[in-house]
Amino acid sequence: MLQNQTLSKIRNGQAAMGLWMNADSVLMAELGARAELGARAELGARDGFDWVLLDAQHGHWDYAGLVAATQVISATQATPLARVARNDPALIGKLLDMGMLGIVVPLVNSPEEAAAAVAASRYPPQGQRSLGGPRLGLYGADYFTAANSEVLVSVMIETDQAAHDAEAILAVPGVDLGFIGPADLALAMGTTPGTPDHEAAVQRVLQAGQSVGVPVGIYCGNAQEALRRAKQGFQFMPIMTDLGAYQQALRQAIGDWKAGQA
Ligand code: 3PY
Ligand code: MG
Repeated sequence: MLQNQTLSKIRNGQAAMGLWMNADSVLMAELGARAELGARAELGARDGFDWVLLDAQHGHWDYAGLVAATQVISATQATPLARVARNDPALIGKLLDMGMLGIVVPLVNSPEEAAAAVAASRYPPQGQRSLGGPRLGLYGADYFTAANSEVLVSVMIETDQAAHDAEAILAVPGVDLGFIGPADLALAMGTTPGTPDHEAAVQRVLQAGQSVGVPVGIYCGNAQEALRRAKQGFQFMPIMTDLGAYQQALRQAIGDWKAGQA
């Protein structure tokens, strides 16, 4: 039976945390999706990331890598998600047909654009998603009947226009999650993340979601930042990015080496 655990969590008012992946590496995706399992996999431990997201907008995934990474993630407890390159039904359909159980759509600036993202992600009569995808049956015979309620649709709020109109955008039927892109939001506002104006816009989007009953998440680079946002009421945050963690570990190792030689 198809059940999207990330969606269940945020619908129940909890925060879902995940791993954001930019490198075109199936091996890293597998290690990420099974991070907490390791040698305990045979015991059925289920306490790793809630979701693993493959970034097909700014990440470096090619098509074959996306398919293979979806295969390894969907064999674990983590929900496979993708950010699509743009709000385009063909691109969204291709990612969902691979077996992604959720789609994050960048730069959604109006209720009409949100409705288009929903239509691309839902089968008729709620939308216009075309039926197909040989992998989908692996989720169970009920995939095609359950997908409209179990596939997560997230619209990114990442311009000042979208932050201003966030209530109307998030109220569009079928939108499961608003997701703030702090970097693009800052660019659009002519500021930098963390300034009072920027933070006010971030909080305005959170309140807009709360007023229409739609969870809101925000891009974060680490667990500390994500925890701070969770305490404010945000419900969907990365707690690590693959390449961010790698770069941090590289700098740490070089620093440790140099400190030891001093
Ligand atoms: C942004 O901050 O603009 C994002 O899209 C995060 O990836
Ligand atoms: Mg962005």
